[in-house]
Amino acid sequence: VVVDTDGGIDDCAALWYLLTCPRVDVLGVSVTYGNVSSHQAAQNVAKVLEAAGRTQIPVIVGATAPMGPAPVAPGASWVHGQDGLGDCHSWLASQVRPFEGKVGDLVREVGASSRGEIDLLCLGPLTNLAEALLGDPDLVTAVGQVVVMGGAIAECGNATPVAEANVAHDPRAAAAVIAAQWSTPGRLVTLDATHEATLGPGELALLEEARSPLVRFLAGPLRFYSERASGLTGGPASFPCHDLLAAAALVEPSILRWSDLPLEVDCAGGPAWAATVADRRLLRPGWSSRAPSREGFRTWRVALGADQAAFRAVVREMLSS
Ligand SMILES: [Ca+2]
Repeated sequence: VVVDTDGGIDDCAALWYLLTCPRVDVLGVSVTYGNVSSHQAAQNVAKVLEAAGRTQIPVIVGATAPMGPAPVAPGASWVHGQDGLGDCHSWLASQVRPFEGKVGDLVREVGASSRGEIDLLCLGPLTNLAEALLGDPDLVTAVGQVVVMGGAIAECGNATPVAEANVAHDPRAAAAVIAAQWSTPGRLVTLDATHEATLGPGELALLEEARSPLVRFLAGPLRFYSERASGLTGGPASFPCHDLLAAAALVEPSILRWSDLPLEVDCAGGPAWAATVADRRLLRPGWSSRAPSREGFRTWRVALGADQAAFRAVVREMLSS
């Protein structure tokens, strides 16, 4: 898998999960702006790779700003801290040297030296991938599964009343990625799913008891994140960990409840700007033969819910290993 990330706390938890998972080979990481600047995100990824002892994984710094207009400016220091890692780790990573690059080139390079298909997990604004598709439209056939954390379907947004942050930071990029003709339908892990599968005090306690240096590295940031994000969804002591669920969805898709739905991103600039509009009429029995979805909708496998117990079991198993 190649991971595209904006370097926040849940991004780093997702990286931890993938680096620890025996069924996954993290071949490269591309970073973007979003939760923090792309250069800060690269530093955060470098710290995770150092803590994991995986400093040979290439890290490229991609987009520093959105490709199109956006309803909200990047940044999320209230929940991720000024440095995107809860302001817990002041040291500088020294063994990983991120370099400027493009996610498309990274996929092509690691794809050439890898025997299997490359999956792509996108955990930030979709600028890197959209720009890669502009320069290399055939990328849609070079990638196996694309999994994107983003969007809100029936759930309200977290950046605007209707828009999820990754889409709201660059709606035009999200629209391009959604509209691309991926050889395998893309999977979208929405707030509808991430707000249903939260973590709680039990997982935090396991984090703080862990002996693994990487898990201990994450304990402080995740404690910071939980103090700010708890209670917004799913009960007073529980907090979503959006990107970690998206990473788990890549490995264990059965944790989430998926529906194949035509999808489009609103780029019109009105009150629904950056909303992910899905044709949920298709969920109603007998509807499919009536008014068709607008031309331009693309069918994605959309996560509309998740099994919280199964997600927590996966996280606990990883924490205990
Ligand atoms: Ca993220």
